[in-house]
Formats: sequence, C-alpha cells, structure tokens
Amino acid sequence: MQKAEDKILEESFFQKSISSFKTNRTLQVTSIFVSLILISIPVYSIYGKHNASDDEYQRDLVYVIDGEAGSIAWTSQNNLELSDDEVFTLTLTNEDFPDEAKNMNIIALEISIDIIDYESDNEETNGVGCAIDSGEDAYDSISGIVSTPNNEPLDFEYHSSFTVYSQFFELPEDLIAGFDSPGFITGYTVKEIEKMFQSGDNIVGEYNFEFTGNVESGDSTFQCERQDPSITIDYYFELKWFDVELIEYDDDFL
Ligand SMILES: [Ca+2]
Ligand SMILES: [Ca+2]
Repeated sequence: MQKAEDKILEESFFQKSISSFKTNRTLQVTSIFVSLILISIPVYSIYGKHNASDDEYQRDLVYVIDGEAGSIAWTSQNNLELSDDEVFTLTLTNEDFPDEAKNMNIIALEISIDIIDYESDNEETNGVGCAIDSGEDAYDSISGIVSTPNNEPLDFEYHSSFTVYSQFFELPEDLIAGFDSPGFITGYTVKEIEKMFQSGDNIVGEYNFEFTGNVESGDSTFQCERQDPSITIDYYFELKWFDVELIEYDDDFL
C-alpha cells in the first residue's frame, strides 16, 4: 500500500488514457488542470458495508485500474460564423447519441472548438493610410456554457482552439493516481470498484451548448479604419467510453 501511495503525482490514469489524441501544449495543460480538479473533488462512498460475503477479502487487496478507452464522434459543424455578441445554441439529449455509443459506458463528453480567426482574422481595412500602416488584428474569442446532465455547467472563454471535458462519473477520492502509471485503489470489492467507473444514469438528460462570439477590431491607424465583422469556428463533440479492468497488484506489477 505504501508503495502505491508513493505513486501520487499530478495526473490521473484517466486523463492519461484519453489524452493521447491531444496535439498541442494548451490542450495538455487544460487536461492536467481538469485532472487536478477531478482529483480534488470530495466523493463520499455510497457503498455501505454489506453483510460479510465471499468477496470481502478483496477489500484488503490493492487493485490497479486498467482497461480500454476510446472515442466516438457525436456531432460537428464547420465554418460557424458569429457576429459580435451573437449566440449559437444547440440542445441535444442522450437519445441523440450515435447508435454505437448506446451500449457503451460513456464516461465523458469532449467539446473541441477550433477558432479560425486566431490564425487568420478576417479584419477589413479601409483608408488611404492603410498602405503605410494598417495596424494589427485584435484577437477574437468564443465564450460559452455547456451543461450536461447531473453536472455543474462548464463555462469558458478562449481566443485560440481549445478542448473542454464534462465527465459523467466522479473518480473515487481515495484513488491513487500516478503521472506515468495506472491508478491504484484499495478498500473495496471488485464489484464495487467496477461500479465506480460506470456512468449509469448520469448520462441521461439534456445537453445544452451555448457559444457566443466576441469580435474585436484592432485599433485604427492614421487614415486607416479597421473593422471586424465576425468570428468563425469549427466545433466537434466526442463521447469517451471506458471499460474498466482491475488487476490485482503485486510487487512484480511495475
Ligand atoms: Ca479581430
Ligand atoms: Ca474576426
């Protein structure tokens, strides 16, 4: 057990398992941040003591959290153009999940937004002074709120492309997470641990998405006016599935 506790570091096995697709440092930092929040959330076990049964001995063992994980594309849109303060809304339910997700243990929703204007802002210039000094683009941004069933809403604002997560189960507070190793847990039976990693009915209900365009024009220069009509984004949502597999820990594991 002490050996397992030594493995405590700042990223959980879960984030590690779903972060392999990430492509830039911003996303990695976001991921670690979300991971830290998840680990810090207190969770009170709902698993009371049962009458003594054959699997009680498992509470004294340490289990390594392993398993398989993957992604299923849900919905997406390219070239969504918003003017300043324009709000885009979308409401879906779990009934709208793709068929292949319906019998899976869906444990998270990942919302990714690419902000086209970050690399190529569509600001317009007008005036005789533009040839000499046209000034510079000002970054636009997207702010938004995403609410999912049985979760606190996520709110955010970003200038560049980003990803946010909503997770549908709470990691046990006594999960021992390692940066470069799987998580460990002890004190529970196998059945209890497996149940902790099931979303169950937490996915049932409405998913509301609200994205607002914040369009900024760069400062005008001498005899050169700058204007910015809009911000353009691509968004895509992915569902993350996870099937937990427990491995009894022993000294030979690592
Ligand atoms: Ca701009
Ligand atoms: Ca723009």
